[in-house]
Amino acid sequence: MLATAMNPFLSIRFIVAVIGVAFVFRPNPASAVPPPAPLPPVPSANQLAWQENELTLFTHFGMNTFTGRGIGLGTEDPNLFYPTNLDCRQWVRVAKECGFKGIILTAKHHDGFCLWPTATTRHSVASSRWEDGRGDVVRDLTEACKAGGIKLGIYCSPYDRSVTNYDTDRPAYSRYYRQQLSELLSHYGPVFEMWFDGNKANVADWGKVIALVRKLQPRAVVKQGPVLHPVREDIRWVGNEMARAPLENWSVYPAPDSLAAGNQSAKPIWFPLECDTMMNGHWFWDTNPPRSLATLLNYYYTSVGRNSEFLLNVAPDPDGRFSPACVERLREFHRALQRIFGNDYARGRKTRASNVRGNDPAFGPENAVDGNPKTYWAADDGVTNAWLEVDLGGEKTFNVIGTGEEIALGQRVEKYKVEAFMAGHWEPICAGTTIGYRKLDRFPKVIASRVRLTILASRACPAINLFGVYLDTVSPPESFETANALKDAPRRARRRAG
Ligand code: FUL
Repeated sequence: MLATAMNPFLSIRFIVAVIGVAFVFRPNPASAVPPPAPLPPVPSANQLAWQENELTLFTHFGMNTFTGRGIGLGTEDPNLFYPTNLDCRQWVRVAKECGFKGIILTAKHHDGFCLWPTATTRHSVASSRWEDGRGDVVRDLTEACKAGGIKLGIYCSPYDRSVTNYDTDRPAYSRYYRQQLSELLSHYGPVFEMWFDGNKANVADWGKVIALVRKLQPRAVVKQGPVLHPVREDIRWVGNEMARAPLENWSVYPAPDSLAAGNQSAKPIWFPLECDTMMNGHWFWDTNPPRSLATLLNYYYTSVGRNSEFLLNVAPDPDGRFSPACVERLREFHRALQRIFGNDYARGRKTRASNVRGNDPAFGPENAVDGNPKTYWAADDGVTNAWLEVDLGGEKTFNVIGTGEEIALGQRVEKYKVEAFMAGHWEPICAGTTIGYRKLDRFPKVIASRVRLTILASRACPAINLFGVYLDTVSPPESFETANALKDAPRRARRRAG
């Protein structure tokens, strides 16, 4: 947010964030002590709502669906685009049934073919025989989302192989691109996420591109495309296409430890990670079978379970529908998540803690096991080492621990460990550095009647809204082995965002 002082637009965002924070922290009249002060940077209201989505579907659909290419040429005959049974309502129904909160559509991919009847080019659905040139996929999906109660996101590729001036007249291309964005962001409905891609992005006037999104869709979060500084976007790409966030994952950017290491160049911003991957191994439709349930669950653990959002691509087939095999896999995935996380052995159980803020029950440890993400256990100011214990009410078998921070107060925890009381001793079962919105730790099954979370280091007093204890009998046993459960993200992210 270095540009805040110069850019009135970012100042408005700052004010909105402050209002959002004030709303979240309205004092609890029953509480005798004030809540912990937010530790900057904190998420904006849009970023907070986005993080709570947890699961979003990605749909790559377009010319490539019919040609089998991953990246189209830009010279394809528009008539090739001919879905025989386009059914955006089916996409939405499946998304909703399976717990996904939004769908992001490739309104334009790198081939430049537009799925809406744009005034900017003839390379669009309007030139195709599909619905006699009167079709509009963006409109159909917008209406389906509205009817189905799912949020709509838009991907409009900055890279465009259909225009001849793409590299030769960058300012002209930038105007063309902004015109396309104006159409997409003003002719349809609310957009919750504007998804930019970094691949060969033409970055002329990128500041104007972002400003346009802010103006037309102030409630949208913007996913980073080309990596430019200062950062103006809200969401960061994970750096791989395997839905694997790093084990240590700060939504604070640059990460606090990198600041300590001398990277003082930028004021930290809230910049959470999004993890994208595909159901079938390609972004557009292909005949590969969907990924296994075990793989999808592993993606969930390494994305949502590592303080990120999971963006799963399900590509419609040339008919314009999700295939039965994909639908079935999504349903299995949903059922598995319900089975694993629908039963929390800690929920509503007796708790105690080494420190409770002001000894006030409004910040008591029971708030971490009440199933309500709005309440949290907090310690006194200055207390950055504290424990919380749960009595499970008898011996329980479990292999997953879930923790969560009240991220509206900023991301605080730097180091923690979890122990279980077994055979008269506290035994370590898992440990980590960051927690953030959600952390899921897997380990081989243990049987215990009490579990203890110890915060070992924190940037400020901890504020924990979740301490959950689960048994996953769906994932294969090997995914609980340390080498797999703690597999980190590749160290070097690709330079472009994608
Ligand atoms: C990448 C693109 O090049 C791929 O085609 C795909 O759209 C993916 C989500 O982002 O950068």
